[in-house]
Amino acid sequence: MTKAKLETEVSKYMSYVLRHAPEAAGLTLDPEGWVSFEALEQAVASKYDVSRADIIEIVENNPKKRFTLADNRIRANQGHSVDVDLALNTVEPPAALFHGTSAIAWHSIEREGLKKMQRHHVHLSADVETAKIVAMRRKGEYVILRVDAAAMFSAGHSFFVSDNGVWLTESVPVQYISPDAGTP
Ligand code: HQG
Repeated sequence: MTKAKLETEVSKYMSYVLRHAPEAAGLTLDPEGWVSFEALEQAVASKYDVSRADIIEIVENNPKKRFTLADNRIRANQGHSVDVDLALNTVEPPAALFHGTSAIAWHSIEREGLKKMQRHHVHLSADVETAKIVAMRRKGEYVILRVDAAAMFSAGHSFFVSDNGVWLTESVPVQYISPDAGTP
């Protein structure tokens, strides 16, 4: 396996463990999603041939900065399905935020608005380019939705921004969504 492929696999495994299934690696997250780096390192090294320095490099070079390593603890910055409270502060959002999704999902979104589904929040991007990358993870045609974040904020909806710059909110009612912002 190439070094790049190994790094991607380890990063995916760390996301899986730190967001969805810590028990699968024998780990317990604290209420804010942190676990000791040493425990995580042991779990990863028992599965992959990587050193502590390799894992630190994977955290630092991660293209989406998915993890924060601080004070000998590590956590995923967003995307959890397990019960954690990241204790993020509410922040005033930019006027518009974007969400990339599949054309098929759009059929229900235009009726129900954006829901958080398996995650703790709806994930929104600050720019169309990033939303496009999120959308292209899906099969088939995609759409980019524009969210009127300023109007939502004025109406009392809370927004949070994760340590890696992903915008988070509880749900987006349909009246704040317009389709096709930058859709090909
Ligand atoms: C859709 C990745 C039908 C929603 C990405 C999305 C992101 C609805 C899917 C991060 C719906 C949920 C999050 C409704 C929402 N009816 N479908 N009412 N409301 N949906 O993966 O935003 O690589 O939980 O449009 O880059 O795609 O993991 O959310 O298609 O930042 O770090 O339900 O995950 O980051 O899918 O992606 P997800 P997402 P990582």
